[in-house]
Amino acid sequence: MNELTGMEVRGDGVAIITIDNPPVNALAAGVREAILERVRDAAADERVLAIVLAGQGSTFAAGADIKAFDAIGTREASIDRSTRMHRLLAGIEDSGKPIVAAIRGAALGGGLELAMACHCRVVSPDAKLGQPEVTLGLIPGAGGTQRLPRLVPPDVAVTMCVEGKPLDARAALAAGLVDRIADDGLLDTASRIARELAASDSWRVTRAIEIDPARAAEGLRAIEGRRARLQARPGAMAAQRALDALQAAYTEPFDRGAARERELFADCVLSAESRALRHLFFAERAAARPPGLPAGTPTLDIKSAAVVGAGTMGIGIAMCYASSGIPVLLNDVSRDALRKALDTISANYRSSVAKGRITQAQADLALSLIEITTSYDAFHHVDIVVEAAFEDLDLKRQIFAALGAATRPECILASNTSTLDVDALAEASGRPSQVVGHHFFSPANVMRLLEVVRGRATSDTVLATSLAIGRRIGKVCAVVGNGFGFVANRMLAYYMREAYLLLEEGASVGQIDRVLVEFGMPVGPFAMQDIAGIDVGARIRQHLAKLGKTRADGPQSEVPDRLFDLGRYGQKTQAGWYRYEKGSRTPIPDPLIDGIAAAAAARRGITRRNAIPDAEIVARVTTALANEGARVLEERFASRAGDIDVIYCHGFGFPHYRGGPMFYAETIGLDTVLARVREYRARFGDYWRPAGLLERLVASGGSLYAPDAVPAAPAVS
Ligand code: T1G
Repeated sequence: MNELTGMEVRGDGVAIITIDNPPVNALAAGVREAILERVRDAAADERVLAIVLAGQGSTFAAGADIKAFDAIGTREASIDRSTRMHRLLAGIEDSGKPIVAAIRGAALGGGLELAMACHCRVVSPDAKLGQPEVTLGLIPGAGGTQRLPRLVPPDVAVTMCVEGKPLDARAALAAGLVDRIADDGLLDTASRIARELAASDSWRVTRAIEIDPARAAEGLRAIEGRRARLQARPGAMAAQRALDALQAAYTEPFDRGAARERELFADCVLSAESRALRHLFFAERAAARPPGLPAGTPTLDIKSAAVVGAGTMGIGIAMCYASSGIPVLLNDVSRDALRKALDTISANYRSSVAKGRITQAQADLALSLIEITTSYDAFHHVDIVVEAAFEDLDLKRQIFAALGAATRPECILASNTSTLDVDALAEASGRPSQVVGHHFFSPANVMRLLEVVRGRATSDTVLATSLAIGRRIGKVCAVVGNGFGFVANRMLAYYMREAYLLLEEGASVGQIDRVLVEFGMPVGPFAMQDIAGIDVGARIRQHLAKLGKTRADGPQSEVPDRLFDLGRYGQKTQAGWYRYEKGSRTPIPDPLIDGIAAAAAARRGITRRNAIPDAEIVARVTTALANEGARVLEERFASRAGDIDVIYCHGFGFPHYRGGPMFYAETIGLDTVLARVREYRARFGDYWRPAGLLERLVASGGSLYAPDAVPAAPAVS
């Protein structure tokens, strides 16, 4: 048991206890007990005056072992587990000798709760201290909701538990969460303070700190204020429970508050929301390790970049690189476009500074790293080029041919194409092994997803480097195969098909958008298209029509193309699916759309219904996503269902607390999904053919997430 911790008793009478459970010192079963055993050993050791608790490596402790939560099946089991955790922390508090937490790197969740049970906290400048449990659909379950309000002001406690964002060292010191920042010699500083506490024979026991009435009243006001803001937010169960637990801290003695916390934690850990969010936590990390890419594949060192195309996407991509400290050349044939791009970028940084997201110094540095150019002359210096030009295959081919000549052989040539054939671009470049798809999502400097498209010839090094640079510029990456629309847009076409057809059948733009926002989407499909531009989709349909193809199987609604013909491209033309007042982004319903939809339905011989139930709208679009997602897996354009979940949650804002479209399908039951596909096939037509994978899994009672659910070989076109 005790190889999970270490202990060294120094000559100055300080025992250094080290948590040693790589990679992040998760407080898994055995680790917690090992720590308490060491503390008891040190407390009983006459040589020991005081104790320092630290983490091995660059992390103090990343909290409880998240993997272990799936094994908790009952409230009783959850409460029993929390009670043992509470006893452990009380054992540390009551050790009889002062314990100083020496925090390097992350002290998160149970890791921070452990530190708060220590009698003093010393941190290194890179420390990050937080209660991120809410991002996992949980609340702090080891006394964090009771100890934190005893150390920091109410607004800090509420924000930390409801938003889950960590504090850095300076903010933690300012809030009173930590006692000292050790610019160097963390362990020495902690040992010195520990000895001083021992000498003073007085140290604070956090749980014994009384919350004075004024702070308690302030706390209750902060909770009410936050509760009101949470009302409208779907998927906020854990945040509400966190507020309930904090409320107990401001109204009950410690032990009663702790008991309340255990009850509330049990609500969360067994909830569908938490299961979904825990799934997504691990799916994001797994997505960074695509099957078929050997672990430890060498990566190229990206010290400089270039972006071709100064449009909306090019601007966002250039900001991603510059904001991560990488010098970037922004190229466009039009000097006017480049000037406008720089203005937009400056404005974006100004608004980020105004919102307090970055400092003025960070904005100035990023801006200084962006250089505009109308030529490829300096491209032989860069390590990666991301092409973000107009979505036209011939134009992109020309660009890749020129890039193949203008850049060094080892330079990575990436395309931000959202639908086109990456292999065709690779061929045009003359260096196919260096070509890869880097599909960003709009706005590229905000949306976290990077869909990495592996071409037939893309080398392992280019793929591994794409994942590394994606992570460095703050993206969550998922690797997909090179097929039309890759994974994200391919499945989106089926989501939109159902939205259009529901419109023709009698639902309104407003109803469909409202229902899907209530389901948890950040915006409905029609408002989303008005933001992205109806013309973008229309041009892709026109390109496909030339190839005799459509974006999705089944009937093609003419309504979006009618809007395109009318020049209604969305917000940029103040009219699309909605109307917009000049300078406003507030969507105004437009009865004209219902007229166009009714006419289209009549032409397709569709009988419109007076009312379409909200539940049918959700069922139709989510079933279309899941069925096409299963097809994407069986055709191996995605390697795992979890990759699709990551793509939809970080690319389109699919509600994280539902885990993604495939996890949602598994949650409601694959048999239910298959039954719906068959019902729709009978009602609407053969285009609702069930995916073979779906039928096989239902027949075998299998899971999309079983290791053998999808044949292993990765997708290369
Ligand atoms: N449990 C289990 N595995 C974990 C883990 C954890 N808490 N944290 C990380 N891992 C795994 C991760 O899956 C990956 O594995 C490897 O460690 C490296 O992680 C009682 C209820 C600490 C900031 O929410 O935020 O405490 O993919 O790639 O980018 O109240 O990990 O290599 O196989 O993310 O350097 C609360 C979660 C738990 C923190 C490091 N704690 N972790 O980031 O590495 S609930 C958290 C992180 C709790 C208590 C409650 C980050 C990190 P693999 P990584 P990183």
